[in-house]
Amino acid sequence: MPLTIPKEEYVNQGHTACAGCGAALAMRYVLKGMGPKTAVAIPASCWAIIPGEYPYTALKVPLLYTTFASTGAAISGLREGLNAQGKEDYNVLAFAGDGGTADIGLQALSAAMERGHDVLFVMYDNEAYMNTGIQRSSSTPYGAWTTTTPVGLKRNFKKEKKKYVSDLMIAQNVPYVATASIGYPEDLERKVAIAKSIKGPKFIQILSPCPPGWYYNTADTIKVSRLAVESKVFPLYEFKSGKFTLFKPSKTTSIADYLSLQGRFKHLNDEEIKSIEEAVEERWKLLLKKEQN
Ligand SMILES: Cc1ncc(C[n+]2csc(CCOP(=O)(O)OP(=O)(O)O)c2C)c(N)n1
Ligand SMILES: [Mg+2]
Repeated sequence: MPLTIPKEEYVNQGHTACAGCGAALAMRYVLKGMGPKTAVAIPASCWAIIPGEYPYTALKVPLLYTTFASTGAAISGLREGLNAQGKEDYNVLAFAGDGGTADIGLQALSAAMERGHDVLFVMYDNEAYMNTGIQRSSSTPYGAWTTTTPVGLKRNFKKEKKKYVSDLMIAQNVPYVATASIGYPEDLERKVAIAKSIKGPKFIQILSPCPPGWYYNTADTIKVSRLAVESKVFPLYEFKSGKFTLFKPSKTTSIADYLSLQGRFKHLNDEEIKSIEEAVEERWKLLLKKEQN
């Protein structure tokens, strides 16, 4: 596959992300694809901290911090304000965590998509509220330990299934919806390029592994990202002009391999792992059916 990753960098050195932060790579790749004429809105999250303290910023593009719930409204205003100034050539990007997208930001996101603004909303999905100390979100998967789903003697790990915001965006008929992975950067870059070329609302959900929140070695971020896709735990798909396409990895791996690399799943017994395997298989079949429709 030809190298399709732009050389330009828009995330400077000196940012404050943790070692091995998947979300830092996600931003780096997305901005490479979006280019210098991009205004970014970021709600409360790790990424509200990563660029550094005002008046400094590690991002080379304009940045607007928003309240947790209002990212969708903020990018709507940014877009229309730029258009009013004749700056239609600027891209407007939201970069929000799973808490800021699947939970508290969902209403404003849905509204922005419905109004049809020319914006890209990226959800960097580290599957918990990491910045405030690993609390569960609706995007945390079944089985995970978090500080609000502590395992302990009562085995209170997360019992509910992950909410897939990308599926919701398809149900809302957003013109371009994709899931992506930092373990497949060329595919991610291609999806960003498509999103950039479409006038209207776009949504991309990027799985962004988090070493301190998922309890794995900081050197394993790409390995964990790839295993998530190869085990079908985090399927990569695209929805464009009403057509759904599912990426079938050439190499597959067992779900147990993916889970065993991460301390957040270490308490799970064989039966619980089996129930995860069944749920993943069931979802995969549903996605295959979607592709045939
Ligand atoms: C209304 C409101 N409630 C709670 C907070 C505290 N808070 C700041 S960041 C954050 C976690 C955000 O989680 P997520 O969106 O998943 O991003 P991550 O931290 O994982 O990058 C929370 C709860 C806040 N800033 N505003
Ligand atoms: Mg998060």
